[in-house]
Amino acid sequence: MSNYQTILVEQTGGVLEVTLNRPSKYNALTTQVAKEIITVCKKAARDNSMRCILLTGAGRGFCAGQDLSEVNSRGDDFSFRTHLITSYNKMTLAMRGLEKPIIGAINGAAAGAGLGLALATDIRYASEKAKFLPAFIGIGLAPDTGVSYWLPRLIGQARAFEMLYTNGRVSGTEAADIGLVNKVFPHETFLDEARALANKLADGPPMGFAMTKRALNKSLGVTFAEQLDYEAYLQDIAGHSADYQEGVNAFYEKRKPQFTGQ
Ligand code: T3D
Repeated sequence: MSNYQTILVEQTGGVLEVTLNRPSKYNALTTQVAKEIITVCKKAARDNSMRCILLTGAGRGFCAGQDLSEVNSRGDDFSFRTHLITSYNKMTLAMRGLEKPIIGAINGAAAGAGLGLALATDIRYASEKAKFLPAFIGIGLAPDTGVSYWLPRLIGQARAFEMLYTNGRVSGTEAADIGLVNKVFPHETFLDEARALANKLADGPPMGFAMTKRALNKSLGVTFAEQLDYEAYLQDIAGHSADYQEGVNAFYEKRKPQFTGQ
């Protein structure tokens, strides 16, 4: 499909499956990985045939965060800030900005910036073999890649503090219990479950999904009254789509709607 070095990308029907593909390093992040995920998001935004994205990892890890083997070759003037702003921040912003559903199929360890990557997906299905750990404090760092944003919102301040301070490992099962992931499945079936969900969403109304993602993104930083106003604005966009008319027609004709993205 494209010249990717660190990820595998395959489209089946309306589902674009993206696999982080550096298994010997637990799919650790580099600027190249971030660049390729950003490219995928840009392509998916332009291509109407791509209706849902599924992100997973090859091998035993999902993503172990920053590739630590790169760290010692950095010069004294290395700017962590610039590195983050130009790579991992852009990557997660591209994912949240892509107005199509992104499902994370979390196969193994999601650590550090890899946890941030997992949390930037819209819906997460985890394998029982998945584990979630901040990792930052383990090497004397503070959270980045959105981890300090998502953790308190998903699991609450107290659990977020505990997880970050103690570098606590959360299993796939516990992650589902505390709301870090949506569901957990046996390792043998979790990917099939995620694919089934992706296929289902790929048949859904693209405009409806786009406006839903816009609404949920916006809701994280506004008042209730502002959100009500924004919902009404977005409904004006979704409500004028052909898919809305098709949805209503299908309801009265008692059939499954055929959404086209128009
Ligand atoms: O510096 C900056 O740019 C700032 C930005 C920071 C953002 C961050 O992400 S900071 C956090 C960085 N990540 C970590 O500190 C996690 C380090 N890894 C681990 O703690 C463990 O590997 C895991 C908990 C993820 C998995 O544990 P386990 O026991 O299942 O596997 P393992 O044996 O430790 O690792 C398997 C292989 O993956 C191993 O390679 P080997 O020995 O088989 O050749 C290991 O070295 C490699 N690996 C794991 N994590 C990384 C990695 N290689 C490079 N970078 C990694 N982050």
